[in-house]
Amino acid sequence: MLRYLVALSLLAVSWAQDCQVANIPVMQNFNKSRYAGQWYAVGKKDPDGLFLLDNIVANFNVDEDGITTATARGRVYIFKYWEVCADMRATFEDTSDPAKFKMKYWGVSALLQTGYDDHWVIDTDYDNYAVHYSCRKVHEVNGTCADSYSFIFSRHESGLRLEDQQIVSAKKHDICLAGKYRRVTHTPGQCENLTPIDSIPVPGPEDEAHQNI
Ligand code: RTL
Repeated sequence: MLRYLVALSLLAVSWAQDCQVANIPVMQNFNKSRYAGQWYAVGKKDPDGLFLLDNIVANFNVDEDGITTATARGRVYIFKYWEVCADMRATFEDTSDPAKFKMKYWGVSALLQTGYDDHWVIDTDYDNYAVHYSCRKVHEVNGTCADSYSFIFSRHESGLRLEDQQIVSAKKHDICLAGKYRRVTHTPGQCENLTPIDSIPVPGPEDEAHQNI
């Protein structure tokens, strides 16, 4: 009996999580050039507020000076009603940790969200899967994340390979987001066939919906 109890507590210790943002383990020796190219979001954990819905594809580029930029596209709602295909752009600032970046992002249309977020690569094998994490707000009291988002990326539109699913599940647990993800679907042509963003009537300042872009 005692043996089982010891084994159980050892298991509990090994499975214990440290959810403080400062202690979240990121990819070791991250190589941004190998990360470049196209990634399909196949899973996502949303932040508070408006976010990309589905058909999310990101493209990372690293130029000859080592500067990283990215484009992203995905379906979103704007003004709570209009479903559009959002074309986003981003520039990345390196930090002292090669897997942790600051990402400045904006929409090709001025109606889309802008922001300055953390962009951390938790794990990747560069050729098949990647786990991304961003914490927008840290709880002052205990250092855990109060508002995070995360993408599971795949190089393959069809999703993660069976052999990568277990690795990714373990990483979701490490970043304290296990059970919080939704699947991201990809329907060819769906995003592009939506109302063009430039043809959306922009509400005036008196319109309440305008506050919720
Ligand atoms: C990810 C990496 C590639 C470049 C960019 C990214 C994030 C995009 C976000 C877009 C949100 C858009 C919204 C628009 C509605 O106005 C992380 C995919 C830019 C967060 C909510």
